[in-house]
Amino acid sequence: MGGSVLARLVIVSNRVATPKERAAKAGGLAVALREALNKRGGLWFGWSGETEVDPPAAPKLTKSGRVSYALLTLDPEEQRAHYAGYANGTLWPLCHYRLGALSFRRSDWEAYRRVNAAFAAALMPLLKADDIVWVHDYHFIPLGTELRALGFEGRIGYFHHIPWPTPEVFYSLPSHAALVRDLSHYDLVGLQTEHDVRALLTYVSAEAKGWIGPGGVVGMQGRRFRVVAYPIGIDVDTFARDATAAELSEDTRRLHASLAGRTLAIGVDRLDYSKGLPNKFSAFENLLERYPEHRSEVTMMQIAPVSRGEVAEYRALRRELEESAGAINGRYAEFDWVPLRYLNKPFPRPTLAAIYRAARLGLVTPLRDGMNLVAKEYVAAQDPKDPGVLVLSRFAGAADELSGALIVNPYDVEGMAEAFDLALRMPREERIARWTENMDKVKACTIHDWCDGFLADLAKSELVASDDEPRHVHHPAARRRSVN
Ligand code: GDG
Repeated sequence: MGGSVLARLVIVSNRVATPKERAAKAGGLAVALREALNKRGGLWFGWSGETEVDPPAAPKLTKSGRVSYALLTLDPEEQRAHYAGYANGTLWPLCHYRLGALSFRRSDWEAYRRVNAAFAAALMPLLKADDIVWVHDYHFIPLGTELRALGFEGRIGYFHHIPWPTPEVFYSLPSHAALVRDLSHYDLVGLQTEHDVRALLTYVSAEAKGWIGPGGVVGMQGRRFRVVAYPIGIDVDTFARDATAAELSEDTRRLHASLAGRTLAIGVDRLDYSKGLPNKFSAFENLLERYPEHRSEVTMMQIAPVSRGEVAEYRALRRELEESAGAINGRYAEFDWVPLRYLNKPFPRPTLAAIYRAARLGLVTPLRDGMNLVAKEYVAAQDPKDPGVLVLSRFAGAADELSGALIVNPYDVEGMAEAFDLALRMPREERIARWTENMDKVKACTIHDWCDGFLADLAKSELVASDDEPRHVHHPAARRRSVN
């Protein structure tokens, strides 16, 4: 496009997918963001993945094609308190409705703010007045506030990849008011689902005494911003192509040889307590117990790459799952069949695509999930003439769209086992009908639509932030008393 008028894009995320990361390893999100940066020319800014006592205040700069990278190194104790402490010890459990796992320390909260201030100070000298800044995820909620304090007046958007909790849950966070005030410094706040938008807007009107206008416009404490749902998607075409190509791959040959004609059920989740893995294992055990006809006939494979091993809850979960997998296999394995294959390492994306396609069941049963891309990848990878069945938790954001899935409550282990049984017996015609319904939804909102949709709305947002109340505003009738 000659003489492009697109403003430069600046993406901020905790981890940055630098060009060194091979395409097969980079996730769909990383690929889409890189594409958006390439299109407009841009800067990707984030943590270097390294720590150092007395780190330099300025980021390390590199460039590849039209994209520059700026990576900041952090002090080890600051990084721990920011990442393992407040981001993953407080915000992650809070947003996943796991109040029992929530720990809050003022020192972590203060470090979280200091690290955000340090990131803003390092980014500010690199910004031009008409840049569009897109901040990703809960590690950086205060970044907009800090950039505004340093005088940046351009457009800043924020996308929250994980669920936004309902007010009663959100009130458990001692710093709830400050976090929502932080959101109000963005021009556009993107959430995964309408449910998340309602949760945040209810809080804004009830607790922050804001007003809500048409199109998700919010006025609050002297500022105006928009809150809109942008359900994230996947790169459908690439995934479907990889999965089709995989039919003839060596991976697929080895997989089928190892299954010896048995049916495969697949789960792919980071080893995270939000993903409901213990309940999924119990449901599979319950299936084998109550439906003996599936014994020796079905093999479940759970790929669960280790994640956040530095946080205590994650180490405890790993031990629990090892014990559970051992118990299931000890009880049901035969000399020629192991019911549960439990793998803690990651696989290249084409291998994942091959495994999804070979699996008659896709088991996606998180206790709570912002969207869950695995559900969409599983759908995209199926053979249209003989597709598998997606079993999906009602608490995944994807359940709003994928109405062709068998929707389950992951707390109901017996109910899940019944759904697994139903899926295993489902006739081809019904599988095709359900898959077609799901595939239409997956195609209707790809990762590219998501990226373009958010950026187009951010570019359109008004630059004058004032909370003058427009006509036709919505004031929910029930206002609650202020709670701290
Ligand atoms: C957060 C939110 C939201 C997994 N194992 C391997 C592998 N993966 C890839 C999957 C998928 C991605 O990782 C996981 O995405 P999810 O969406 O399932 O979950 P989170 O990591 O928790 O992501 C979530 C998402 O952000 C996007 O907004 O949907 O709700 O929690 O793409 O395929 N990739 C490879 N090897 C593996 O072993 N290559």
